[in-house]
Amino acid sequence: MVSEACADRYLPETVQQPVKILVVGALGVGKTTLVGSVSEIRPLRTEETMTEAGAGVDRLAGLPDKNTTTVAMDFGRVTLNDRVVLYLFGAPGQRRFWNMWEGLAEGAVGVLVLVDTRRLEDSFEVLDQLELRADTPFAVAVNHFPDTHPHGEEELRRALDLLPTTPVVDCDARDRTSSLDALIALVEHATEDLAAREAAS
Ligand SMILES: Nc1nc2c(ncn2[C@@H]2O[C@H](COP(=O)(O)OP(=O)(O)OP(=O)(O)O)[C@@H](O)[C@H]2O)c(=O)[nH]1
Ligand SMILES: [Mg+2]
Repeated sequence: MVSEACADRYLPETVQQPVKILVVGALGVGKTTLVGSVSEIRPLRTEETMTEAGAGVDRLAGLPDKNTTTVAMDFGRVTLNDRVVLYLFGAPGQRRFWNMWEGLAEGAVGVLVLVDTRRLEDSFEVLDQLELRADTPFAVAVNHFPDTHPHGEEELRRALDLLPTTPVVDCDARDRTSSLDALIALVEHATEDLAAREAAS
């Protein structure tokens, strides 16, 4: 018998579709926060304390309280409905760990790109890096911080040079419903993308 405390760790027997999602973004955009807020299991985290050695290398403007960083990956799980379960892999944001993205992305159905518009230039490099995986659909989620200057969607699309079909959603990574909405937008986009590819082949 499954104890009450453990019940949410088990999947309904009807689940047929495990879907792997990669969560990427520049340093400190809220990837670990998002995976933690949506995950129905205790998320796996690989946080290490940021030391003085990173000063001048790691751009942390706007994040006065940030003192740890992901050094390998985040992992979490969300059951979307009685058929589909998402496995979330959060990538490290420090540039020197970006070579891990390739391995983490293996088999991913889609990529959620978290963006902090206060440091938009850091996201240019993230999107460049994603272009290396042109066959994996992605969605952009703008994570809002208290001093975030509101950007119009068109302005943001132009700045990030996005295709008209790429979803852009607002989110608060600390909020489960908001983060879930961003993931659902990505899954819907990835599903449409897959159907379009199958129809074209
Ligand atoms: N106000 C606000 N703060 C947030 C939000 N999301 C994350 N934070 C804070 O921003 C900081 C960075 O969040 P993390 O989740 O560690 O960011 P990350 O992208 O995983 O960072 P790295 O792994 O170091 O790249 C933390 O102090 C969070 O509490 C948000 O939506 N709003
Ligand atoms: Mg992190």
